[in-house]
Amino acid sequence: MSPPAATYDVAVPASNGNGLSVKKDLAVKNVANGQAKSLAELEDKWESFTFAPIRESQVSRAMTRRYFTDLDNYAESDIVIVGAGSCGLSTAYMLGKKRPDLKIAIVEAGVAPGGGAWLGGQLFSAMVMRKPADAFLNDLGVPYDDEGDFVVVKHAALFTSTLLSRVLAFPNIKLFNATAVEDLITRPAPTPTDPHAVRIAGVVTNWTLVSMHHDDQSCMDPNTINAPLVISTTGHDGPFGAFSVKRLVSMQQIEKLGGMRGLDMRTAEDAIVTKTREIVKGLVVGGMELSEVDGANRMGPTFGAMALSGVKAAEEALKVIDE
Ligand code: 48N
Repeated sequence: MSPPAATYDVAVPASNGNGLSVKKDLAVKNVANGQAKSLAELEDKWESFTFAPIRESQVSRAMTRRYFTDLDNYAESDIVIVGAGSCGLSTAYMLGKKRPDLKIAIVEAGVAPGGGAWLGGQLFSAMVMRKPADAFLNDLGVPYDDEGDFVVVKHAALFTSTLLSRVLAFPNIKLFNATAVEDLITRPAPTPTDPHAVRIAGVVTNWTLVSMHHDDQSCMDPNTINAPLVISTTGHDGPFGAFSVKRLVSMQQIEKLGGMRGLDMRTAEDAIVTKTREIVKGLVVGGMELSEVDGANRMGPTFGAMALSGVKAAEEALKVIDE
């Protein structure tokens, strides 16, 4: 039983003869007890400032209670989005807006979500998006410079942080960051042409730091999230990238990867958006992960395809989720 929160009865500084008003006196007393409803109330009262009381266990319980309630709640999700890069977050934003009834878990290997969308290209900060991706920015409320056939957001972090804040504000979406998808949950779904076909039915997860040390630590079993639909947007092949499509190959659900091709901005973006789709039953793939399946070109430092692939991935998901 945690002790009652103490309130500190600090002596209010003696008036310095200028006749501290009772109001100011009360305000100082409030601030001295960690009570202030506006920043203005804190101004010029630092000599008596203190935070409201706390015990360490209260902080620990505030965090763990919520996290493990979420873990329990989202153990059965309607949709899991793997990868919180610009495509995954755009997908989540569209689903969060359209379907507040769906329980959506986002699993992101990095501590910091956002993937490659915190900078433009080569660590430059501005982010370029070709039209009509400005429609997505308008919907989000992100300002940009209009350059004719394309627009420029003054800092990529303005786009990503705005998108992230909108996604995290949806009550039906939970972000599990620093958590890697280590495998896919499958169920037999034989077809006339493939008796070994499966449908995807969720994801297998582990703390990313654990995933990185399976080779040098004893067995550290994973956790799971059941979901009838997974949307994988894990980016092009890299240390963690292209996860789900590489797993589909190793599970012999697709024959081989097409492999991302060289940079060709004009073909790459159209291909990624128009071909965002359900690759196998229960798995929609979007963003640069898709380039690894279809052998699409890469587009380099232009991000409109990531946003609109997310818009399409959400549409593709809603076509199948109610089946
Ligand atoms: O930003 P990415 O890598 O992927 P996308 O598709 O959202 O955006 C791609 C975009 O940033 C580009 O690559 C740009 C347009 N450049 C193109 C080019 O030509 O170079 O985000 C993927 C996210 C990352 O945050 C990863 O940490 C995460 O997915 N991730 C995973 N999360 C959980 N489990 C995994 N197994 C996993 N693998 C990757």
